[in-house]
Amino acid sequence: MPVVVVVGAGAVGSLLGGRLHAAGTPVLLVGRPAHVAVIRAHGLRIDGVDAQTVPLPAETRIPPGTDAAGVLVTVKTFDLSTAAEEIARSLRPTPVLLLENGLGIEPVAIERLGAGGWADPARSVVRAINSVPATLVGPGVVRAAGSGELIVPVPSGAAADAIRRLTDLLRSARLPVRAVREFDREVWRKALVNAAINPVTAIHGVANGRLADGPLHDEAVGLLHEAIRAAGSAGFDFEFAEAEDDLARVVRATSENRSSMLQDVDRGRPTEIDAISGAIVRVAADHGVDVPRTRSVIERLRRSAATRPRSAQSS
Ligand code: KPL
Repeated sequence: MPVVVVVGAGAVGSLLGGRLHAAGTPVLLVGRPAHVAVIRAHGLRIDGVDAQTVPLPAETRIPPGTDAAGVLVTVKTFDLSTAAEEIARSLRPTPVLLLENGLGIEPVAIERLGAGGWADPARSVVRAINSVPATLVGPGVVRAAGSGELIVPVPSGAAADAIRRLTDLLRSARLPVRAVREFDREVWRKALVNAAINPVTAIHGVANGRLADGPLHDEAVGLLHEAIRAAGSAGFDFEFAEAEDDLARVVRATSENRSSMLQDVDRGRPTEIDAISGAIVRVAADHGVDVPRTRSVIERLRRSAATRPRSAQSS
């Protein structure tokens, strides 16, 4: 029976893959050796909301010849090229859902899948925006840390069929999926939130909820202002009140969660700062807009990531 392959099964990939498998859609998780070893021995443990243990197959590489019903790509942005090359090598063309944060993701996957031999990869590649919060507690254990949703484009264009198939898959596991028409605007909306939350939580080593008020809230709002200006320069206009509401809502809904960037810093791994804040700086610069707080937060994150001790949550 065809399986849904989750490539880059860390926090988000394991949680979504585990939920899909538990709901009856066969899933194969592809992740790091320590995580895979524990899942093989004890199953995937999901703590927090709707806690459950899910026995499911896990591998460190995609077994060549795998019969895939679809792929969820949850690697970090800087690993996307390598992941797409492995997918092209190992699987026949199938719908591929990209769940990365940041801007400019799809062209990278389309280019690498095409270079790897997939004909017409633009028909397969679909971007989704994830706000389902998940924390990797340690190998084999993920915590569902609040509520969120997956936003996908309304089916249209070359990938219409892939969008339909992936949306059906996710909905069959009762995952919260919302299809929107102005998808590119939603990508920017999520980028604004990530540009405000992720670096501040990662630099200060705090869960998202600590940005609800006080100086860390002000720091996040300063970054939000600049991200709104960058978005506007690229033709995506956001009222400040609208973006501030989004920020407040996500901080509330994910207050217990450690942002993905903080989890990377905790584990001494590279962060997605370039795909999030770096992309904001580049878009702004292309349109003659200066974003000094964003430039400076990138430097501060790099310095603090280099000097912070790894947290006890590291795996
Ligand atoms: O997308 C996220 C992330 O951590 O990358 C949020 C929504 C901020 C949840 O933590």
